[in-house]
Amino acid sequence: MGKYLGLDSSTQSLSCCLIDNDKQRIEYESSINFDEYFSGDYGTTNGVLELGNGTVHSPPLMWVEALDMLFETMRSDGVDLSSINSISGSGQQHGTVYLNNSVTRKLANLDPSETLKVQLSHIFSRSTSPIWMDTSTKKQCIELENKIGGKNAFLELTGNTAYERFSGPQIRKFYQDEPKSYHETSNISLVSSFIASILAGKPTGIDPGDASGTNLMDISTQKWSHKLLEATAPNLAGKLLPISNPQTTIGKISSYFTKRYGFDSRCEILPFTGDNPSSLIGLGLVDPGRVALSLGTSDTLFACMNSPQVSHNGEGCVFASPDGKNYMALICFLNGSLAREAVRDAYRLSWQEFAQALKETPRGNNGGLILPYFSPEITPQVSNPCVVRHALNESDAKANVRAVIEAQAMASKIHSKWMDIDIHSLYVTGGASINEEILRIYADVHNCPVHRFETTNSACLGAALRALQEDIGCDWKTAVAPYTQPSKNSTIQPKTNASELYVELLKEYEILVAANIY
Ligand code: XUL
Repeated sequence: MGKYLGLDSSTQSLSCCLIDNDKQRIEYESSINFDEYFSGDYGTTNGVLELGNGTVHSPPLMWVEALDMLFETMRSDGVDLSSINSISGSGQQHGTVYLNNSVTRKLANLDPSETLKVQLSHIFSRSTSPIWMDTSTKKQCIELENKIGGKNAFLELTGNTAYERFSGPQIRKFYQDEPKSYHETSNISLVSSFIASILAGKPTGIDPGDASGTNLMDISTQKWSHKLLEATAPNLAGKLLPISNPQTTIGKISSYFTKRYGFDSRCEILPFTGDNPSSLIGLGLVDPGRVALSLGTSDTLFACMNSPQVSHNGEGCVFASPDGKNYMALICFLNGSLAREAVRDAYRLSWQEFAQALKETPRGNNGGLILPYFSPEITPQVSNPCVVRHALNESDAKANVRAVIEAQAMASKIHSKWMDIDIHSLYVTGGASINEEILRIYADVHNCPVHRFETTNSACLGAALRALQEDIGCDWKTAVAPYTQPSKNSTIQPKTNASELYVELLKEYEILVAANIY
């Protein structure tokens, strides 16, 4: 029997996907939405705590509690957890978890008659974790780039410019603002390696895919760079485990899970990675060529590459692929579903009415444009929320809905130029990919077909596929092929002549961005 479980600890939820490789199909999917399940227990909205001045954190104990909830849900849904061969997973990228010196002992001695929440509530040296939405570390980014010899030297070493949300600048800020708590920290994990550590019952290393998003890894060796560690904070090397091999198991599942939920004691845990690197596998991007779009809390556009192509203007990132040989180029838009939800809520629309508004409004929106920075934006970098309308009446709900989606689609075209990839089709995933009307706009703006999949959670699927590939030992193409074919009849073709219209609108949009941002 070949069953493999993939988990994804994202900003708003913890999800899973179970694949049955004998039947070559997805057998089960489920999700714990933090706001719904914990209804205010942790004080979060959309899974996060907005603490002011660009500071955005989440409580790691909430992720811990969700793990018990998810396995309880799976069990009560009748999933036979004892049939799972191995587990891998992913987490929202960049977020850091700060652990004190009790963590190793606590993880090794979990009592199956008590919840994880009760037993792990005192392992943190910092009760909240800065996450990828945090934009409060501009000062640290500048300091780090200067210490390494400037922007280009930094880019050369890490593959990325110093980004506010990346883990290194976040760790430096913690050290500068709370030196005592920093010194009481014995281990720093990312969201991905933290969840893997709980499952394996011991602290585990970060994989190269997620380590690429820390501004601490040498992109050419895929090892921690001592120069970067020293520049970031004192004794940092002692607080990080070596970068783990993405294709080598960490060990067997902790007895807490075998005894409490009935997992088989032979079930293996594979290193977890970032949600975007995991999606790369979940969408079948194991060879250069395909370009994917993920419409989630953040929207990301990414592609697989043989070698690390870097973004000199600081618009994009490069991460190692969890396949152990390739790289991924990525651009991240913070105002993804956050902007779609902001407009939906402002005009009190249901998602059905939102889609209807797209259907009823003309392509190009009669020239009506919006800069949809409801929250600070990552691409382009916008430090404060800034919503600008051009030839667009704020009271016209339908036109505002179209303006936001057209803005998002045009931004994905404009800011992907540095990747130097001819986008001749788009493979789409993420919650909003069920909305056909949104995808029509992407097809028209990019003037290419858009393909959809059975699951909208490619990060989870990618995790399950990584577990499968390691267990079976087959090549990546063979592992992913049965699960990553677009759903039948799901392809959306661009409308003839639409691209001409958008060529003009794209120019106007770029002028609007330039006039307001730079
Ligand atoms: C990528 C990024 C986001 C998070 C969302 O760099 O910051 O896509 O990974 O979970």
